[in-house]
Amino acid sequence: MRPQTTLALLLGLLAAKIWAPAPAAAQVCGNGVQEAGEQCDTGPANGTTECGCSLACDFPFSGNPCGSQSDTLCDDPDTCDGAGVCVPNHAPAYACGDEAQGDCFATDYCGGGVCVDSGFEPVGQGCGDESDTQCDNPDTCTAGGICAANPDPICGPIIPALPPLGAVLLAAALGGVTAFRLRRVS
Ligand SMILES: [Ca+2]
Ligand SMILES: [Ca+2]
Ligand SMILES: [Ca+2]
Ligand SMILES: [Ca+2]
Repeated sequence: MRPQTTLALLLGLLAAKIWAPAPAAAQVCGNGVQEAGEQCDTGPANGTTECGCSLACDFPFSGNPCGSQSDTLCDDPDTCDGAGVCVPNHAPAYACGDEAQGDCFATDYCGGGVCVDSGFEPVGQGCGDESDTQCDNPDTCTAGGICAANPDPICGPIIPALPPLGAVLLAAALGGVTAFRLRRVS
């Protein structure tokens, strides 16, 4: 082989060595870089939370239990969302309180996972019996959630009607009564 040929061959090998692409770095779960095939990679934080990135660089399944497992009318057990978040699963605004105790108890609703007390209906608001007669006014709420009956104070006890005077005399005569006194009831 001629010296020029040998030199060209060596230069060619050197150039190939210099410009050849570097071998791809191995993908590593835990290096803090999300790479192909990884749902996530938070480095040292992998596997340290219930719903966050796992040691396998993926997220726990949606529905996996996490956080508070309290199960009440206003709050269901917490679950992972499959994307790294623990969801509190608070209930919608259900009616949840003591409103069944009476018309004057304002309806309580779930909010933020608890039952929020709405207190009482305003004083004077209608409740109970709405009938309005000579001796009874419509019921209304008073302080403390009490439904007041509101009877009319100027309406006295009801006096039964007297029988006609003629009927009294006839009854007395038929009964053989010879003397009687009539008393008028005032
Ligand atoms: Ca990685
Ligand atoms: Ca919850
Ligand atoms: Ca209440
Ligand atoms: Ca009444």
